[in-house]
Amino acid sequence: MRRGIIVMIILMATGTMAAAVEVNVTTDPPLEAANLVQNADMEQGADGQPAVWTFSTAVPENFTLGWAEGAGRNGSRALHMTAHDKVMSGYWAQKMPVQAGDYVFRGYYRTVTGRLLMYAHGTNTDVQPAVGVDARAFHGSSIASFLVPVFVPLEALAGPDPESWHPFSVKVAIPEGLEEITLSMGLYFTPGEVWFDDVWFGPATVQMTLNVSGEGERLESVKILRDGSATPVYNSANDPNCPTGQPLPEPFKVTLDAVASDGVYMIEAKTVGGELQRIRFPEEAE
Ligand SMILES: [Ca+2]
Repeated sequence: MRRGIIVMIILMATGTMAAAVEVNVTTDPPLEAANLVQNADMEQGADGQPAVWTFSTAVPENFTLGWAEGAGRNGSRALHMTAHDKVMSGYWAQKMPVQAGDYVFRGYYRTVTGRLLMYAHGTNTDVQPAVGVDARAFHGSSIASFLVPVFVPLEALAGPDPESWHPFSVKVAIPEGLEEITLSMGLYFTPGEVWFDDVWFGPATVQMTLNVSGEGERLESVKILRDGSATPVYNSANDPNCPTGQPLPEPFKVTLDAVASDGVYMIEAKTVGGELQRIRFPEEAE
């Protein structure tokens, strides 16, 4: 089965019968196939160097770089960098061709300290007027531990947990005439240490299709919720194809033309008998 498809079955003993709810989510294009980043999981490389990714800075001696085995998400490899002083910024980067449209640049980092900058940038001065994009996300601590002023509360001194991976996401609107951009991830004029893994750059929206089967149990409702939003992306209660007060048509299928490709979704399916099935999309990395 290709990735991007989740099939989850919960078996429930109800007397002698086993009921099940099956939820299947796909996107078009599949999220993995839509990713324009090469070596996005940082696993490819040789001789201690990651493939495709390069490091750029005006002061190389300020940085120690790594392609760290066992330091990535799920114990995989990750890009690593340490900035020894605040004299200069430095970034792991790669270029890629783009077309006009709305994109998302997202990925994961973990950090000890430092101010992180993840950005998508490019300009084309061969066209008149020149076009360009510079879409940025700053994360992390802007205070180096040895510079912390006395009025900062103690709990703020702890800093980020270096074992925890945190997501970042940047919306990138590519204008007409811009044919190439650079994705950069690094430390912005602060001493610090950071690891990057599982980067994604692709269309800002994808088509999502949901198939739900009660496997013999009638379905009462299906909802798609987006993390951080109180309003469901989809609710069968508001779907004119789902008459009020009746079980949902089976097999149940719904297609949404444009859902955010950087969203984390919870699909909830409830049977007439009251069984609630929830799955997350995309699947959470262990
Ligand atoms: Ca990895």
